[in-house]
Amino acid sequence: MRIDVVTIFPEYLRPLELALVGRAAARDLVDIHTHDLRQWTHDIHRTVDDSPYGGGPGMVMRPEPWDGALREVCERDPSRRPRVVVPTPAGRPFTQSYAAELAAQDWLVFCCGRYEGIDGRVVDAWADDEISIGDYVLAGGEAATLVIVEAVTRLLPGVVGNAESLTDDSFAHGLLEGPVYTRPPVWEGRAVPEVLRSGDHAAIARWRRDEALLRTGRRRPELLERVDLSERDRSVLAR
Ligand code: 6GU
Repeated sequence: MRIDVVTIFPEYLRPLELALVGRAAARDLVDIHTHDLRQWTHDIHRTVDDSPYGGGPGMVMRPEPWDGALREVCERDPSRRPRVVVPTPAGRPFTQSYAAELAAQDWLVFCCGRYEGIDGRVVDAWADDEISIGDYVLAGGEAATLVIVEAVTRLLPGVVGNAESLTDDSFAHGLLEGPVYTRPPVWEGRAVPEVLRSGDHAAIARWRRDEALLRTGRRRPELLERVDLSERDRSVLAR
């Protein structure tokens, strides 16, 4: 997969060089390019913003630098068309299934807005997706782009070594994952649940499902509406 990111803060995307995404890039499993939006300004001040039509606080990103950037970035390979993503708190909610949908694309372009956002005409003309990572307001799209790129990259073939790590994830079954434990067997007077040390794999799988169900019921009950619950699952939740 190729990923381009257009931003006025290219350094903000440096974490993509680290850890899981950085290793995936070093192994050519993902090819990430960041671009400074100011490359596509033509005035001495390299202006990217202006005041909003209709008045109000803050500034809006002007369409011309964005159009210049997107023409150059998106038209570099005329044989394919990228999926153009604009992170915005006004977007479609980002979820694990949305991450999987993006992971199936072979080219993504992220447009990081700052200030009050990007001129609506350039969004209309270019964006395939406007995505929100949650119901709170960030200062710009860069942090959201880091979140989306990490969630997508870990789903690409070969990135996560043990494919079981993906199928066991929170959300893989539509449930929150329960607690996990490692050595020592007793720490500060707290013991690891006995069943996990029993070697009984069926009992362990059942215990994990029960913990996931109970945690989801307590913390995110609305998630249970989308899960196919067995009779046994329902009896666990009724406890
Ligand atoms: Cl995608 N962008 C910004 N600026 N704020 C957000 C967001 C995105 N998602 C939630 N808040």
